[in-house]
Amino acid sequence: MTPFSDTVRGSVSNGVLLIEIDHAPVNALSTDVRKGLLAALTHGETATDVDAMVITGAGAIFIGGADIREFGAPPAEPVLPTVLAAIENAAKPVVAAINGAALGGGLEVALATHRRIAAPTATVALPEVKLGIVPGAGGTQRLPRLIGIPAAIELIATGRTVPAGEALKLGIVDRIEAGDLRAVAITEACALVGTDLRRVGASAVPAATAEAIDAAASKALARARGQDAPREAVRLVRLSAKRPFAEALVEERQTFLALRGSEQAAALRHVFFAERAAAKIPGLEDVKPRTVKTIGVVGLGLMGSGIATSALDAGFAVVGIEPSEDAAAKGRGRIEGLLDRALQSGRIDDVGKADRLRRLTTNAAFVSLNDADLVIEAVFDDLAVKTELFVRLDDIVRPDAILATNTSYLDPDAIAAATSRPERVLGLHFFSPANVMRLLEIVRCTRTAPDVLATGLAVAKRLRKLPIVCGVTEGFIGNRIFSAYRREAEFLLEDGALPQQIDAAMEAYGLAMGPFAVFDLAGLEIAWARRKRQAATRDPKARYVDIADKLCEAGRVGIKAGRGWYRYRDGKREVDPEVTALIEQRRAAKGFSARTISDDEIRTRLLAAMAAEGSALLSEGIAARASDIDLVMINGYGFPAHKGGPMFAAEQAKGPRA
Ligand code: T1G
Repeated sequence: MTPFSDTVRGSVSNGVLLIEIDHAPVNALSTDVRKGLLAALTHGETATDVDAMVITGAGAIFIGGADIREFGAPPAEPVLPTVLAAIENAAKPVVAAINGAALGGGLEVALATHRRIAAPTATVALPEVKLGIVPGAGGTQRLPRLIGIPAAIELIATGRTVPAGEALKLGIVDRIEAGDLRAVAITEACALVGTDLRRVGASAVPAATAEAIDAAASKALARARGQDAPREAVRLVRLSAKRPFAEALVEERQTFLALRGSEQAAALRHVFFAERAAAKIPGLEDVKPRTVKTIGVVGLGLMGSGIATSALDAGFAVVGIEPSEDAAAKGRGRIEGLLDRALQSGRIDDVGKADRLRRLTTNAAFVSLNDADLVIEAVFDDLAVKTELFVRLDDIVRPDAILATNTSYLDPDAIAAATSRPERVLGLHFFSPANVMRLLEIVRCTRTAPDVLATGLAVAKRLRKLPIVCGVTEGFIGNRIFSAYRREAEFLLEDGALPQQIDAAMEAYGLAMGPFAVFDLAGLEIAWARRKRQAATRDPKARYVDIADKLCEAGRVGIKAGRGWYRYRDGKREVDPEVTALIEQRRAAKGFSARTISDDEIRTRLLAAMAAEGSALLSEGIAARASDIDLVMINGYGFPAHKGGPMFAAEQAKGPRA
């Protein structure tokens, strides 16, 4: 094959130049790839033995998009729009053989070609908004020309990944080829020689009603709270019907470059690479995980049934255990309910549901766990209950089986110590609903063996969870930071702020819900029980706010009681003057005189409290990386990803480094 650069090479067969991008791991459009593509196109256009060209990717991916690692520097020539103009305006046919994921700039490459053929396993997406940017090489102008403005708005403003079948239906790809994709692409390219090539940029945007466009825009932006990129994406796609193609391309490029340098984009890039780093645990590089085919779940309540469903979704056999057959049947009913919901939403079909239920066993016979590879407990969060259970499981399961606790606050070391093989114990802290929430805190106990930890990570990957490894401390990473957040929020009450002001300030910052609304949703009694447990050992000199205790003593434990920090009528949250009066009364009782507190002070203090606790977790070695802490707060506690997480935000607040 002829090299056109270090990462692009080509070969001619039947008069067709097959251009292959080979830039591991994801064929990202680095400067060298762009140079190679342009060189190949230029060669193809002038070579006498070339009548047409095919572009494809080496390996399982077509093109993973622009090289995100290059975003820290100004784009180097040739920029992608230059390469795509060369493709689209080529005199000779250029066909895209989409052998795998075509993402961002990768799909933009395909959209610039004259015909797109995809493998059945291929996927396409313009996920740029997930990086705080918009497509920068024609995606917002070419895609609506192929599929119409409403559909393009949905895909670009959400960044949703589309499987090959749907891409064909939408008209993004022209054909799906399950056989020899390259050979078929070459044949198709030959067939296009001498024909009127379809240049997407030159085609008209299909008509759409203003209602349909507005509906698509408001639906796509409904979940874009405070994010600039989705809004800009909608504006640019709308522009495709108003401005000539070349003019709109310039507007798109300027918007792309402006967003690329934005704080939100920097934050989302931080999150992107943080997710890739999270599963890399020093010392585990060469450790082989144990094989896990069957997962036992003890306790099929809200958490247990979610965990069981997540395991079934990932293809595991599941043995669900409860102390009685009646409870086991109820647990099975909960799991079936979750599967029915997935069926209704179209996430699974009848075959998928039947397959999952076939792999599910539920009963009260603990001995059924004797062949499980991993057993996860999700019983009542009480140390005695969990320890007794682990002692029992220790006798039942195979010596090489792994025991995991889903505790949120208890000490997994204490639970492990009660067993004969503490090295096979770890924490797997799921978040509710466990079949939906991506986050999984993997708690490395003092005696957890390396291959047990490696197995936890491997199982997390199969469950499509985002694993964050942490050490043992009360509340692990997430709940410990959340406790610091709660503490500071309550200090702000004594100092002069009110719950509704604090919540509004944090919702304006980008959180889906402010702290007090979250406390009411989760229920105030859990933290109350913990405060009561800690009362005997609490430092008497430490500042302690007792307002929440007073609320609980009055039965105001949150939404489930119809009142907590707020009162709830017809599902609506309302400020309750009784709570305001209680706060004022507690301030007076403790000699606090309320002062005016700005929203900025609220945000600064709450973010600083989270970052300070994060720094403590790092210095104690509980968390391995600041970015892990950011991922926990983003994926488990609603911290806005476009702010990068509390640790990243704290770094940004320090301003540019010298
Ligand atoms: N640039 C640079 N590195 C990338 C990359 C990219 N686009 N995509 C992945 N990597 C690295 C990643 O950091 C990791 O590195 C390794 O590849 C494997 O990734 C002009 C401007 C393609 C579906 O948003 O969604 O195009 O940790 O662990 O699970 O309009 O990666 O091994 O050192 O994720 O198999 C748009 C991002 C860019 C796609 C593969 N593209 N990538 O998933 O592997 S913006 C994206 C992904 C753009 C244009 C605009 C996934 C994947 P390391 P991985 P995976």
